[in-house]
Amino acid sequence: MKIHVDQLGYRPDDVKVAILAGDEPVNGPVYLVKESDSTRVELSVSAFGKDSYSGETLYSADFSKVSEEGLYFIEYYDCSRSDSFLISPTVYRKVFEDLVHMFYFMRCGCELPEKYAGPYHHRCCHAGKTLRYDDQAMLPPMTGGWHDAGDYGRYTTPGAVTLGHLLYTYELFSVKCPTLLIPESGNGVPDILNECRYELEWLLKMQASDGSVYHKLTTERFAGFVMPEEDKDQMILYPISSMATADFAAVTALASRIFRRYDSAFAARLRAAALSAREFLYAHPDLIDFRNPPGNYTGGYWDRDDRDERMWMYAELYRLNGDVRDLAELTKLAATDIDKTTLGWGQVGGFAGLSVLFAPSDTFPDELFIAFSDAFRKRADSLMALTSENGYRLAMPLDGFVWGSNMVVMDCSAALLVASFLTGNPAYASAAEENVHYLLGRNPLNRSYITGHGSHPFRNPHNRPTASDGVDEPFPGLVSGGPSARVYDPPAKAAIPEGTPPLLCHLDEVESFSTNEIAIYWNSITALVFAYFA
Ligand code: 9MR
Ligand code: ZN
Repeated sequence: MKIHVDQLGYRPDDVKVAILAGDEPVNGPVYLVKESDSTRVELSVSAFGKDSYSGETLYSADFSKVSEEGLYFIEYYDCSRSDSFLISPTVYRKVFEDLVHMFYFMRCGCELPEKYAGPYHHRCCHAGKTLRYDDQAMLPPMTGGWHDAGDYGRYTTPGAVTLGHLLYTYELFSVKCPTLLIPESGNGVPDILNECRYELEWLLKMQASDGSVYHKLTTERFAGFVMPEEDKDQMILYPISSMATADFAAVTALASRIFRRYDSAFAARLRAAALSAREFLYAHPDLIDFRNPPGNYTGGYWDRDDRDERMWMYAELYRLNGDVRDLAELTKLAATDIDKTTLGWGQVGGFAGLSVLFAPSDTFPDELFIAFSDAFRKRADSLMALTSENGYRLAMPLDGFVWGSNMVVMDCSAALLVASFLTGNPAYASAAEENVHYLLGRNPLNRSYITGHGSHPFRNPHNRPTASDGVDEPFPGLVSGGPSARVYDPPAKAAIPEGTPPLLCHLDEVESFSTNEIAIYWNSITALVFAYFA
C-alpha cells in the first residue's frame, strides 16, 4: 500500500488526512503511530474509488482528531508506512521563509557573495550594455532585478506580478514575514520589502521616456547551462506592450503605497512612474501586443487581452490617488466578464480584487466591493466542490494541470483564502490547505514540489545555476512548475506517454522545462498562500 502524507506535516487544529493507494483494496487496519512512544491509534478509512486526476484507486484515513504535537507516521497492517511528519503549529514556518529567501538567489547584476549565498555564490552577471530592439541604439547596462526562471531573462509582466504577490504577502501578513540573510538586512525596512526593492529598481529602468514600458530584457535565445556570469550574449531591450505598461503602473502604485512609511522619496519616484505609465495608456486605449520578433526565442509572455492589466492599474491608482477618472474606468471594466480572481502572469484581475477588497472600507463604492467579492465567492464555491470529486482532495480543476500547474494550484488556494476572509468561513481556508498538502508530498509521486522541504523533494530543477554550480543540492525553497498533462520537452515526452493521468505527468529532470522548471511568480504565489498557514 502506498501512503501519502504532507511530508512536513499538519498543524494541530487542521483537518488531517492521509491518502492510500494500492492495487488491492484496503482490508485491514490503518494506524497513526507516534514515533516517540509508539502509541498507535486506529483510523477510520473511507474508500474514494477510482480517481481521474491520478488514475489510482484511493482511500483516505482521517486523523483530524489527533492534535498532540509530535512526530508521527501512518502504518498499514501489512507494515507499509508513510514518511514521518510533524503535528506542530509551526510546521510551515521555515518553508515560508525559504520561499521568500529564494528571490535573493535570483538577483541579477550583482555578485552573490559567499557570505549571503553560501555554496551558491557567484560573480556579477548580465552587466553589459543594452541593445534597444526598436532603433538598434546601444544603451548603458540595465542591471538589477531577478532572473525570471530557469533562464536568465527579465520580463516585465511576470516581474510585476511577482512583486504583486510579494507586496500583498507583506501587506496582509507583515508580522509573519521573515528576517532574511541579505545585504540590506537590519536597515529598518522589512526584508521582504528590501528584496522587492531590488526588483523595483530594475523595473523602473524598464520605462521609456513617454511613460510606456518595455516588455522584456533578454538575450536573443536562451543561454546554455552555464552560470549567469558566463552568459555573455547581447542583452536586448524588446518593444513595449500595453500589458507591461499597465502591470508596471499597477505595481509601482501598489509599491508606492507600501513604501511611503519607509522611504518617502522612493515612494514618490514610484508614484511618478505609475502616473506617467497611466497617462501613456490613457492616450493609447488599444491593445499593444508583444510577439517575439522573428529569430528571437526567449519567453514571449504573450497575452491577447490587456483589460485585466488595466483594471489592476485603475484599482491601485485609485487607491493611491483617489482620481475619479480611474474609478470610472475601473467600474466600467469590473462590470464586464473579465476574470476578477486570478493572480497569474497573464491574468491579473485578481490583483484588482485584492486592491479593492482589502482597502479601508470607505475607499471603493459598495458596488465594486460586491462585484469582486461575488466573483471570489463563486469561484471558491466551485473549488470547494472539487475537493470531494478527486481522491487527493485537491481544490483544483482537472484542466488546470498545464505548464506551471503548481501556480494554478496555489492560485486556487489564494482565491479560497480570499473567500474565507470575506465570509469568515474557515472551510474555505481548509480547502486551500489541501493544496498545500499536495505540494508538500501528498500526491501520487510522493514528491515534495519545494526543494529542501519534505522527505522527497524534487532535486533537479530546470534552473541554469543549479545545473552548473557544481553543488549537489539545489538551494532550498524553489517551487517546481509541477505536472503538466501536455508535456513539451524531449525527456518528458519520452518518459510520459500521452493520456497519462495529470498528477503523474512530472519528471524530476533538469531538461524537463515543461514540468520541472522554476519561476519567480510560482514561488511568490506559493509564498502568499503559505504565509497564511505559517
Ligand atoms: O510560465 C509560462 C507558462 O505558463 C507558459 O505556458 C510557457 C510557454 O509559453 O511559458 C512559461 O514561462 C516561461 C517563460 O516563457 C520564459 N522563462 C521561463 C518561464 C517558465 O517556464
Ligand atoms: Zn543575471
